[in-house]
Amino acid sequence: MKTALITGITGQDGAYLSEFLLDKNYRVIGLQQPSATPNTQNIDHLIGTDYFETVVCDITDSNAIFRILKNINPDEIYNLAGQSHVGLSFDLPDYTAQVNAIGTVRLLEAIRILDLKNTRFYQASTSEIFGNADHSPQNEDTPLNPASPYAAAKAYAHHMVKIYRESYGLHASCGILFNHESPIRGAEFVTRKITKAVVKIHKGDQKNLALGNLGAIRDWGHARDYVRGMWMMLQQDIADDYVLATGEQHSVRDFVIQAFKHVDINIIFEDDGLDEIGINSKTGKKIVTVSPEFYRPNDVHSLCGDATKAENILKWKPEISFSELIKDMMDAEINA
Ligand code: NAP
Ligand code: G4F
Repeated sequence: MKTALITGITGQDGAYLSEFLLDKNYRVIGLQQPSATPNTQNIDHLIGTDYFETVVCDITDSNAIFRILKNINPDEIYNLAGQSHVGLSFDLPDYTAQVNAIGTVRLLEAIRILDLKNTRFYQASTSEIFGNADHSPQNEDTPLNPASPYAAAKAYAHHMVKIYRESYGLHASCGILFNHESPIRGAEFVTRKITKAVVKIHKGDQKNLALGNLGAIRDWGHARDYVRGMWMMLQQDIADDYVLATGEQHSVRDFVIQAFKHVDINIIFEDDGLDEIGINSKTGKKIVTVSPEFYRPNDVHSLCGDATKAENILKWKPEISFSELIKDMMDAEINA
């Protein structure tokens, strides 16, 4: 039986990856941030089941990381722990670097110094490292051009994984993942914020939804498809970096329109910039507004991934479409 260690076990990807690996008969050990009131809602259904356990460890604590890696000597490490909110990273650049950049180095150093020769390492890299790229779609050769403290920290980690692979022969791969969402996506990310608000507005529990940059364009896939790709990367004889993406783009505005359609509300957008509003075409009520509060000091306006390398080498392809993703998120929200 193989043992996988997952950092960031309580997050969206940690939960889906755990389910995926348990199905493949792995023993899964998850690192969980210390907290007086642990945030385990995404993994509550796994706690207490066979071959699944959690260990308290903060990714900023080198000693704890060394002790745990020495004890477990895992076959695979998936480093998903992250201060993952891009907007928040502008307020917390130091902490974001400690977790997203140096946290990765702590794990790489532990593997190297403890001489864990059979351990394979996956790094949660991100499309944000491309920033506002000169060309589209972006692939593994696109120059890095980070536009936020989050992206700069992830770019540093991305480079360090390559450096450890080339300098010390570590089996270490980066998954350059474009946005992926699900019913358990954190409520502070735009897709989940929208699906939650749409259901509340439909029920009359909320008047309107205030958003930031409605024109931002993303390549949105489903997290279930993306965790499968993470595992596929670590099954390769040679470690490498891979883009995982759908190659399809939608604006935040489009996501709003599609989500409202699920509750039979047709929304029409008028005006632009901070004055833009979304109106319920039947009632004439203003249900979407724009607030400067949700704008970032700098935003990535458009991202689109080219996953040809993953398709050719890993035989990975996303199986869940954009409309199925929205349906999954909306159905879960309606049933919640
Ligand atoms: P998420 O839901 O925000 O999960 C992040 C996880 O990291 C949570 O379990 C969180 O713990 C943990 N964490 C945060 N700070 C930590 C610390 N100091 N020590 C230990 N654990 C810590 O993010 P996700 O969507 O699952 O994404 C997983 C990883 O992929 C992240 O690194 C993210 O940056 C990256 N990524 C995500 C996407 C995407 O679209 N989802 C795309 C590309 C890359 P708590 O639950 O206790 O906060
Ligand atoms: O949902 P978001 O916060 O995701 P973002 O910034 O693209 O980052 C996510 O994907 C990255 C991969 O590309 C990951 F690395 C990262 O960890 C995270 O998972 O925002 C998406 C877009 C942005 O352009 C943002 O400015 O939506 C825009 N937006 C408009 N109104 C908003 C809002 N974003 C948020 N969070 N909240 C709003 O009200």
